[in-house]
Amino acid sequence: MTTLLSILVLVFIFVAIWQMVKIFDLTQAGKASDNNQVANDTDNRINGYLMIGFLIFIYVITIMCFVMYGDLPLTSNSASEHGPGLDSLMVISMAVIFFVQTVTQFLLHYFAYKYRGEKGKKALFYADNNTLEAIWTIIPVIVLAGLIIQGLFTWTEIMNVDEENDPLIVELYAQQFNWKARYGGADNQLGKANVRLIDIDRANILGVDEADPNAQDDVIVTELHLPVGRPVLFKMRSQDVLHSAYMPHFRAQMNCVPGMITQFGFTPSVTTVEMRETQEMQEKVKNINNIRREKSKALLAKNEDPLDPYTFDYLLLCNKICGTSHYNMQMKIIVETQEEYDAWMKEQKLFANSLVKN
Ligand SMILES: [Cu+2]
Repeated sequence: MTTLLSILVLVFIFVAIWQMVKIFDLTQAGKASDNNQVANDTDNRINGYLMIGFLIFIYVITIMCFVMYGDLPLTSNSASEHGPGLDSLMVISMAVIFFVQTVTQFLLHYFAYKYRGEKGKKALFYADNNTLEAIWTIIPVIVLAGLIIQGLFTWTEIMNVDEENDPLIVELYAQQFNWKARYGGADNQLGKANVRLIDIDRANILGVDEADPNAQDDVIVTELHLPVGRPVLFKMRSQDVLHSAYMPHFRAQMNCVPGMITQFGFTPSVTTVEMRETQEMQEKVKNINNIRREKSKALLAKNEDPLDPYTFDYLLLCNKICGTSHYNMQMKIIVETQEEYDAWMKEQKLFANSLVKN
């Protein structure tokens, strides 16, 4: 990487010097009898062909990206109820962008080639054409309005969490560089909390108000468990800087802002076990493990420990560059049946019992 960057810097320095020499040359243009700085027909033809060459180049690159990386974007296999709506919005937007880009790039480069300079050729002065103006104004207006309206509907549907559906309330607590989750306990009500109440000596790491009756049965965990099919309403807090709670498989993301509570709700629709069994996921995991196996061979050759095989798990990631260990700020999410969730919850320590007595 460093070598590549050094080479790039050298190339740019070379280009800069070359350009400066050229500018100097141009300032001398009037003095020389044979001025080779004015483009002739051959120069224009070469530039025209280069335009077509560049058009082919971007088309080839696009097709290669489709073939090599087309399966990487998350556009199917979502694990939340609102997921498919968001995915279809994404796919439609990308299809429109792809279509427009393919057509406009063709027009741009082809016209640059077709109307290249030629001796004796004169440009036609063309003031305006109302029909053309109308066409290229009305079509984008209709397409953009359609995208925006679909987007607004999808957004309102996702963001309006119906509290009457009795959503499970979970606090996501972000700090450099880890996540904690807090459940409201049997009453599903979170106790009040404030970073000013953090008391490390008593192991009150989230600053939960010890005097609040609602806080006594709160449960603080480092692995997020969610029952499948039940709406969840996340309340996000941050202890230090801006973080962003990103749960890609559930198509969910919300900033965690110090000093305020933000929220995001969704209903998980696929358990971890079910997701592991989908064909798409099995192929992805197989792919990752093939790469790991190859890397392990290299590691073993150097007498180092091989990599563990990968098994799929949902993740909560931080999606704001929040500091040096940002890349590793994550928490495992397990979506399971209500019974499994209840059994897990029963084993967790209540907040009141987790405090260090002094
Ligand atoms: Cu972060």
